[in-house]
Amino acid sequence: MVDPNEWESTYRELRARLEAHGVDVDWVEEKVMNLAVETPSWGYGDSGTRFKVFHQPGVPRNVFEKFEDAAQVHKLTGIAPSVAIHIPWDKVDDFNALKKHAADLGLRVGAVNPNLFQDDDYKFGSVTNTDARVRRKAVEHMLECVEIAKEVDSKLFTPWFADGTNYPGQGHFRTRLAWMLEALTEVYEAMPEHMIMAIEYKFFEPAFYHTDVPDWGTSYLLCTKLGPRAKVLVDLGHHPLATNIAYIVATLLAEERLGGFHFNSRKYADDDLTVGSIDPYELFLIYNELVDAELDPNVPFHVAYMLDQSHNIKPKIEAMIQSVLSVQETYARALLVDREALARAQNENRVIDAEMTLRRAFWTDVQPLLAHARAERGLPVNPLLAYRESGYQRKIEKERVGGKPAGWA
Ligand code: RM4
Ligand code: MN
Ligand code: MN
Repeated sequence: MVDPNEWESTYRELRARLEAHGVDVDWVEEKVMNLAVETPSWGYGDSGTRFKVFHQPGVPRNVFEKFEDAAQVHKLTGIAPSVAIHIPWDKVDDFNALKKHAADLGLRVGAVNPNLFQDDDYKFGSVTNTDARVRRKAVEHMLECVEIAKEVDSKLFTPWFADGTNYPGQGHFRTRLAWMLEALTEVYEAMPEHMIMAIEYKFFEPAFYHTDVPDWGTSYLLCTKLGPRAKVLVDLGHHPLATNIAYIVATLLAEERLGGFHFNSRKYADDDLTVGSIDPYELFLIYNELVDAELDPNVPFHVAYMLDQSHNIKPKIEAMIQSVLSVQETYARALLVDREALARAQNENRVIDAEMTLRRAFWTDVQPLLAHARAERGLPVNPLLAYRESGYQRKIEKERVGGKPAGWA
């Protein structure tokens, strides 16, 4: 176990250094511990690629067990209080029982995700299918998800569409766009007043020629036609390489249309790797925009932070803890940015100074600060280590035999 005194001495040095630069350390600690990162139910089940889905011992066999695993992540990090569900993967007869189960574990049900891509009927699209019967089926499924969201007290409906075409000429773009809007309008109108629809975009895959909601612009366009409770959902793996996601985030914040994130990381395409693993600086620059808006009294700020990852070769629960902490660490660094110095440098066109202001925060090791903030709140200084020492993994590996492991298939 890490010696807590070791953390404390580095913490004292860090605190003194930050305070000398005018940082309110208590405020930063408060902020990072008030962060909420939603974990995805599907991140606890077996996953893989189209080549192979690997089985891991102890993975949940149903949504109730997924929530039990998620409760471990929340118990040890203190900042993962909700779990996104995917329908029908997580479909149960009694959603009230699921809501209660979540509450008993200290959790709540988060975003409700429809599944419009794993049915033979959707081979040529769901809401953009030329067959009116299939379009109806897709809308009915989304309406069902809205009902489920109401039942579990979720305020967020997050559709993602695999709809698209594989070959030029295969589909009529404008007709499909009209069908998309028609379907979403019906669902939007069925949502209760407090519910938000966050529309996720993705530029390719599974469709390889065109996708019906390929980018933030299309998602934004749909939102403006739907109404103020329609927002854009940014999944970090859903852009062409080299896209400046931080700029997209800033634009959506300015327009009050940023609904939330699906955090993950990628090297090539929609790789669903651990958030911050490939380009931590990119993640930091995104968080820099978020914090900038969060601290701006003129910007209403309601952004849902969610993970969307599949840990194909990492142990599931450990990977989830690592991911939640990665988001928290990045947030902490973004909170350290000297915003007044940055604004001055920007206004005076001192390019190097502006950039250095960001880099100073980015290169600060915030680990001791996070460790201290956790310890002060009765949480383990090192959640990953605490998980390994808890015996929970051994327990589920022994207990969860028989039944069908949850996962892709
Ligand atoms: C998609 C997208 C969705 C997720 C599915 C499983 O690429 O990221 O958010 O629900 O994968
Ligand atoms: Mn996603
Ligand atoms: Mn994805």
